[in-house]
Amino acid sequence: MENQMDCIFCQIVSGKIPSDVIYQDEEVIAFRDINPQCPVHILVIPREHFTSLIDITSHEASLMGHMISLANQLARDEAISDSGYRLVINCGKQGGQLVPHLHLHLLGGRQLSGQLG
Ligand code: DGP
Repeated sequence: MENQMDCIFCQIVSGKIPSDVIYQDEEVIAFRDINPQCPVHILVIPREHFTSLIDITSHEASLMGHMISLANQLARDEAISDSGYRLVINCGKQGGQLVPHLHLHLLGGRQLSGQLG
């Protein structure tokens, strides 16, 4: 899938929209959320445009594994791996997804509620 001109996160990938990037490689980019819900709130996204989680198949198993292992490494780097953290992927309108480019939230640095919805 081609990157999309009107997608905010594709524009972050291309550098057209500035962001606080903390990691990038040929597959993914990680940056701080513009509206942090926790002391640590980082988004991990694929460079390639996938509109949401529903577009992910077994072909993307390696990409998804990479995103999760990167989030774990960032949790260690941000010193929240021992205290605990949460990884979230919102999917679609009722799933709470606002930006239609697949992204993984890394949240931590405070006590999170046990509620999931
Ligand atoms: P979601 O509800 O899962 O689609 O979360 C989208 C997140 O993206 C939300 O926490 C705010 C963040 N966000 C939206 N626009 C920007 C932006 O331009 N820059 C950054 N860094 N984050 C953004």
